[in-house]
This record gives sequence, C-alpha cells and structure tokens, in this order.
Amino acid sequence: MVHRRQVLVGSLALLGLGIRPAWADTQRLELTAGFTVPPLPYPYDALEPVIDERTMRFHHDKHHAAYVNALNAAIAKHPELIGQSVEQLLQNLDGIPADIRTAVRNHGGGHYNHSLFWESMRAPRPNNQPTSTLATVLQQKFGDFANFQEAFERAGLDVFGSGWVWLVGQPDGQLGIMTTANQDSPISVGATPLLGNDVWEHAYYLKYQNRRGDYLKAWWQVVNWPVVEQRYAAWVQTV
Ligand code: MN3
Repeated sequence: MVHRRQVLVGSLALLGLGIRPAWADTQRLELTAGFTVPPLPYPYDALEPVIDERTMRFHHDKHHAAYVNALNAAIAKHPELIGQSVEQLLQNLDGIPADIRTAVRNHGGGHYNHSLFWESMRAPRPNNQPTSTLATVLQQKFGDFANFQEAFERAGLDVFGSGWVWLVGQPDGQLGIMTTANQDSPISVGATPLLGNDVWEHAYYLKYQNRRGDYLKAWWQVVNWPVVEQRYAAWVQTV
C-alpha cells in the first residue's frame, strides 16, 4: 500500500504536475516518530586511548541506531504518541500502551541514555575533575573526590550483567549514586541523571575484554565535567 502510494507520488512528479497530495505528508508522519541518533560532538577517535575508535563506531553507529529504530517502530504502532519527547515517554511509562511499554522502556531508555552519554565525554585529560560548585558538593557528600570515584566505580562493578552507573540528583534534593539494569533510565524513577557510565560489555569489550574495573577507572579521564556542572546547575534550580 505504502509502496504503491510512493510510486504514485513519483509518477505525478515525473509528469511535472507539481501536485503533492496532502496524504503524502500525513502518511509519512504516521510512519515514524522521527527520533534520530544525534551526531557525536567529537570525532570517533577523540576519546583514544581511553575508548578506542572502533568501539565508538560500533557503539554510536550500530548500537544507538538500533535503539532509535526500535523506538520509532514501537511508536509507529501508536501514532497518538508521536510528538512526545523521549523524556516525556520515559517519565510516564505507566501511561504507555501495554503492548509497547517494554519496547519504549528499553529502546527509549537506550536512546535517551546514550544521547546523554556521548555529551558526557570529551578528549582525555590528566587530573580531570570538576572545579565549580559541584566539586564542593561532591566533597561534602563523599568526603573527597577520590572517595566519590571509588564509590561510583564499585557501583559500576556491582552491576550484574548489563546496565549503567549514575551520579544523579535525587528527588529529595541530595546527590546520589545509583545503578540501573539494562537500559532503564533514572528519569523513569524521578531522578535527574548528571553523569552516567555505560557498563554494557559493548561499551568496553573490544579494548578491555572482561576488565570492567579498568574501563571504569580509565573513564574518568574523558568525563566532560563542564557539561556535568551545567546539568547540576540546572537541576539545583528545580529542587
Ligand atoms: Mn551502550
């Protein structure tokens, strides 16, 4: 049906009639929610040697794209949801129709978590730490920055199977470290993700194989603290 309509539009164009029936655009809108993979904000090799170029190509171009495609496919079954942001979808999973709720949770979460993840990194640098208010708050909460890193790494190591480790703003106004399984996202439980590390094997296996601890430790070099500080400042306004 769709194919025949596309042929028809093509034929009209070929005839030079310049006619574009209204249903042509409607049909396209009905087919997709239009979620797309955001481009990386740096070259694929920018995070070397901490995260290798090959991992970034697979992770961004294949894994993230698969989540986006599956999310669009799920929403296409319920066009009434088109227009909602991925945040809106994930913050109201109970309101998602039951037949696509798991797909939205997994693939919407995958899209949201990875979009945040790419923005959370930059080229590696030594002594990479936050410098603003967030530095003080982390110190107050965890004793010192090294303690925070240790707690974050331990939580990441303790994720059984696939998931994420996060620094979040909690609903009670405190900072906290949390983990989520699979592609579950902190925003589905009312927390605000400030920084997250992907501990699925696809994030590190090509370079680190089974050594997730080494990956977690090396990853601090590529954290984009200015971006995390912006998220912190925005979250503080809301609590
Ligand atoms: Mn991933």
